[in-house]
Amino acid sequence: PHFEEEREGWKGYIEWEKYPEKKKQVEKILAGYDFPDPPEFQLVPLPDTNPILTGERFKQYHQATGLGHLVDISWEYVLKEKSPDMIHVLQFPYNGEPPRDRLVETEITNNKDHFVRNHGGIPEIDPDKFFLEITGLVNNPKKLTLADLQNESLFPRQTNVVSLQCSGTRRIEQIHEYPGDGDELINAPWGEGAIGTARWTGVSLKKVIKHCGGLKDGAQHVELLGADTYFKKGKVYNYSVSVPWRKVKVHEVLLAWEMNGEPLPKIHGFPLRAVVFGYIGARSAKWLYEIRGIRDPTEAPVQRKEYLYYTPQVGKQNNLFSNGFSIQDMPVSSAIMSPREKDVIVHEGKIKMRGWAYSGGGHWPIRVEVSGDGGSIWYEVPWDKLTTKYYYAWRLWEMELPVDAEGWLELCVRTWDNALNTQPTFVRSAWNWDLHVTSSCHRIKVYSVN
Ligand code: MTE
Ligand code: MO
Repeated sequence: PHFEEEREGWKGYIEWEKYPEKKKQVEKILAGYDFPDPPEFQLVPLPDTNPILTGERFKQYHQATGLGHLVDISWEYVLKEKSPDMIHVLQFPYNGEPPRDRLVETEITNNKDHFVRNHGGIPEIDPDKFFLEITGLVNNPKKLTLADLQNESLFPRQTNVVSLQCSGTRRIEQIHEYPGDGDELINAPWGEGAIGTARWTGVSLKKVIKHCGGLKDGAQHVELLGADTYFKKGKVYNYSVSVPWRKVKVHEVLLAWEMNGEPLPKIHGFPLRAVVFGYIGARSAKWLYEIRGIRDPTEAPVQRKEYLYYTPQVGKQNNLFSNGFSIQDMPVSSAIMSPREKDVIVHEGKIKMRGWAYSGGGHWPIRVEVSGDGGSIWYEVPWDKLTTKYYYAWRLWEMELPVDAEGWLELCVRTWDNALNTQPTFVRSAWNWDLHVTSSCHRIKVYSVN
């Protein structure tokens, strides 16, 4: 069921005629390689501007997914819709995060600075021809246009401040420990910026399903399908994930068309996306075009094979999908965004620190602590130095850390949420084969001069 569909007015693929330069570039790349027949993977050159990717291992991240998706139109939208200094984590599929300090300047992230995580290309969808199809185990399947969804006499509007966090956030720390799964397309080497917060406007998915007569008996999950496609092992899939009805029922799944009062940028899912509060970003399907009532979680690879969390004992020899837990709620975590690793800081007894703290599953940070000595002595960040408490969003924090030392310091942060959860002490304690959910205390080394 996940094969790609062509619809009038939709372009999942690049129109090569429009991009003669890219076509040439791709042809040149293809000419240089000796592919098995039919070609499954090609290499894409790295952009030279990439500040964090170096070396052979990271070149492998660019094993792209097939002709037509090899170099797509993403770059155009990166230039149009994102800040010029985004850190490009993967060129294709496009993945990028904003510079660290700017991300914690505002409680609500500017659209231009919101991280981007894609598995394939960016589909171009004509909003006038767009409709959302509600099918599967629902009593009255329906097709709804954007105008239907935006008709307030049919559906009340809902706006929520919600953080989206990719479960790959801070993966680079796990890679440095041990690289684990070699699935480069999935495992982008994120830093601390694969998280962002927006005011999303749309309708609650529950209202839409009720409008379709509700789910049929036995349906316990809802599948969300994106119009983008990606190749895997010779097959073409739609981006597809599912969420349990239990989550939909409490109005924690929003079908959003606005991000901070503006229409969704194309790169973030125009014209319609799901926003699933407190879950990993992966469930918030972009370019949403179909929703299905289903009995069990979807068999689609994003749901069943990716975004699995393995215990640290699972490695190359014994990793089976059935051994992994499907990641849903994000655990409590935090990061120091300023200063940065290896900064030299001249201080007069205090070092100014800033960062974010977040907890998924409807929990929120209640206490943030920082340490200047690798975690022996902790100082609490004062209440008034934490930003607004939202149920589904991060809190930014800042702190003047008392310091009298001179020399190398290990600064770290840990957060407690309202369910009294806190973070594992070291990266090693929570290392896992697929390198997801790096939620250990975030540590950086700086040199202090007083
Ligand atoms: N939806 C579609 N259709 N295709 C995708 O590749 N990536 C998911 C999710 N929704 C994805 C998607 C992942 S893994 C994340 S973390 C979030 O989108 C990122 O949302 P953003 O790019 O708007 O920040
Ligand atoms: Mo993600």
